Amino acid sequence: MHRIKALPFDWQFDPATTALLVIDMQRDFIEPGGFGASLGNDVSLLQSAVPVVAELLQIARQAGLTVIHTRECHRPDLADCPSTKRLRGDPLLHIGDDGPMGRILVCGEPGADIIPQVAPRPGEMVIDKPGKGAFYATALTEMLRWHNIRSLLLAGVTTEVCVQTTMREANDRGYECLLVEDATASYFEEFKLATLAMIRAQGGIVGWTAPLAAVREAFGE
Ligand code: TIU
Repeated sequence: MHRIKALPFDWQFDPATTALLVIDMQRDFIEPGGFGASLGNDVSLLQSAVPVVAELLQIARQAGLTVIHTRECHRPDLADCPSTKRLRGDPLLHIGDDGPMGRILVCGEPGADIIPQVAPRPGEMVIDKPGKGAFYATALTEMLRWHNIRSLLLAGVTTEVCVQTTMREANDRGYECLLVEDATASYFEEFKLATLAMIRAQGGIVGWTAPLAAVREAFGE
């Protein structure tokens, strides 16, 4: 077993049964002109996580961990997009509208691509998901089972939306989850901090958190 110095206490894991799950590192959230910007957010606030996720991927690949990437996006006919989601808020562009990176939050469009700095490598799994959580309406449960995964290292954007939703879904399904603190970012710093605090409260009610430095140390890098 490996051990990461984490909060609320050390996290033990077996690399053979651990996956790195990188959530939604897409142009639509991180670059101007996408879904995140259309909702009125300052997308530059997510930049801090990019080099950290890149290093985390390097560590995971070196250690031979299973690597899974997710993308939030919808079918071109929007049949998997509830009208409640499409109409929510007062966005400049709605899901499915034409934007500078193609149709907003539609699978296969340039905006739905994962940014090149953290792009998937051949052999890594990529899951397109219509919801905020990565278990909803996807094959993630089966993929984790087929690869004998018991523990998840989580990273990606945004902390309190798709990352937290996925981590709660995973925790309820019996996975041991650790969120890498600096490998995640939010448009709202206070929401990120609150999310980290609520995950590890009450003895790790949702899981663990640790910085990249602690992950690096656990893998002897
Ligand atoms: N708006 C926001 O903060 N996030 C999302 O809509 N999706 C993800 O977090 N991926």
